[in-house]
Amino acid sequence: MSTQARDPRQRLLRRHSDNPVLTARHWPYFVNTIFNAGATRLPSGETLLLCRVEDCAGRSHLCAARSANGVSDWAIDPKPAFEPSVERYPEEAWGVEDPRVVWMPELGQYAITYTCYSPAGPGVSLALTGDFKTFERVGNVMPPEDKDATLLPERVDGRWAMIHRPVSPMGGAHIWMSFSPDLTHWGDHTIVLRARRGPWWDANKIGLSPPLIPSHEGWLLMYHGVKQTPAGCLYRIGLALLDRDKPTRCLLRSNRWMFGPETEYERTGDVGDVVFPCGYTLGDDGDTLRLYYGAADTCIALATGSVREMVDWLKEVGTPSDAVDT
Ligand code: BMA
Repeated sequence: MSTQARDPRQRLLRRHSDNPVLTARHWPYFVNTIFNAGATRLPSGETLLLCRVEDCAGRSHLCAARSANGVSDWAIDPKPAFEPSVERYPEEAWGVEDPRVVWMPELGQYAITYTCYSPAGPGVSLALTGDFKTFERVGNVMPPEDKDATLLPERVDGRWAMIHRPVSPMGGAHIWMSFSPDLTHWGDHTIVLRARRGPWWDANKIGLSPPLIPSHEGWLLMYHGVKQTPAGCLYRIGLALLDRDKPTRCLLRSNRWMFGPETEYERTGDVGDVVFPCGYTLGDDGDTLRLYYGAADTCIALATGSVREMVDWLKEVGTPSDAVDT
């Protein structure tokens, strides 16, 4: 059980009473599950979720759902918005998964980083869109095994920056940042956050959750830790703070997780004990965070929090990242 359940002071994220807000039952066509959605607020004020949809053959595509209040009355596209395009992009042969959506002011487009899955393994692909109807594929930007990627919305010292999670053949899956002059060629690969080892909740395998969250103190990085237990994996969420100007520098990291599977819809489903946020929206106050997360690889749920409260919590319980004994 999550320690969060025992300590109400740690309830940084509050589940919406209407959870889960989207399920396969809402879908206008026949699907197995919907989960792990990228999110953004459109200029109209509507919330758009770019949902991962698993069809009844097991392969995933992406489909857009829009809502005026971000909670209910979703208008769901009658057909997939973004499907594997296997002839030109064979790295998508087994599906496209787990999109992260970021508005890129300089490009005037949204960047979508997603997992391209094929017999070669999962990699990272990038596409751009202005309307979530037509998409321009940049293609496979990180080869397998790699996933959990996002672009930063602005250049860092003149170059685009991407967070991603390659898997090391030496063991351990850590969070990295890479840089590019043109969104296609990536280099200067740098480790940002290491998975811990042993009994930690974030041992061996971590990955970015939603895109980075802007705060006055730096970029908030919400990440999932995967604890392997004899009963299966437990996916929980922790926090780190990256330097605003030099985002490869991690200033603080929480030792405890701040959100984990507790409710029935998080603990039971196609893959139980999974909370997997891929998107958030921010209110006009720049503080009210709405986090959309996949629950048990079966549905989409919503939790609300405050960016300031999360930064304050991190200042209270966090430690400088390289001081942590891994
Ligand atoms: C991860 C990703 C996610 C999934 C999670 C739990 O590796 O594949 O899409 O939600 O596992 O199954």
